[in-house]
Amino acid sequence: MPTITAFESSPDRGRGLARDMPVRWAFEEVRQPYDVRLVSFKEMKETAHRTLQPFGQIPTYEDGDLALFESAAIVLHIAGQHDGLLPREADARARAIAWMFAAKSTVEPPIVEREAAILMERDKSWFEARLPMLDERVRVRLRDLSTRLGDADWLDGDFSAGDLIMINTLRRPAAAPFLDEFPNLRAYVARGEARPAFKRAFDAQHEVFVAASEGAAL
Ligand code: GTB
Repeated sequence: MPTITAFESSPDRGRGLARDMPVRWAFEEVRQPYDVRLVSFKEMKETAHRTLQPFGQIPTYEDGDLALFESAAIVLHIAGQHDGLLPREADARARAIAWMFAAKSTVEPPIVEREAAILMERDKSWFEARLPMLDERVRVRLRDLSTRLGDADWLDGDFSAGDLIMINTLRRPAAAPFLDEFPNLRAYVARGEARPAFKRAFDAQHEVFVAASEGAAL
């Protein structure tokens, strides 16, 4: 059974925003059982964990001789091993993988940059002047994504790993204020969150947060 790592106590307070969420979701979509090893912030920075994840982060993936890091690479690996997350037809499969890359390298960077500014630069003199620029960069990407999605349910045919990664990207809090401007993207995210596999993954990570909170309260 594959084993992944996740936060022992997630800073997202169980909202399914940490990067174990897409991996859990992928496992649930393909009905692959998995184990979770919970790690503390301290453990994540130790050599044993860095052997698995050079940057001292979660998630990691271990199965037999294979150890992987990077949530999207793990999702791609899971999708390659099972039916259900990537089309069998070669061209459609390549397009679904391209959407995974689009999420990670085209849509996510401006969202993460906005998130970082809000978290770390609020007290800087330039923050108020810079924020509209950061907003616009997110808006430009979401507008183009919204135009491409149109009134389709998913980005390219059936639900795929491309949608899974894109929806995780759009769930980041720094993207949330813009979803009202793009109702088809809001509905797209809601469709993803309504999938039974998403709900099982969400509940599993939420359970970890609840258990950690109860433990802390004792
Ligand atoms: N590119 C890597 C991947 O996709 O696997 C990024 C992994 C990553 O960022 N991991 C984060 C981590 O381990 C946890 S998820 N951070 C600890 C560290 O770097 O020291 C990032 C995350 C955490 C919390 C929220 N949140 O609260 O909203 C969102 C995202």
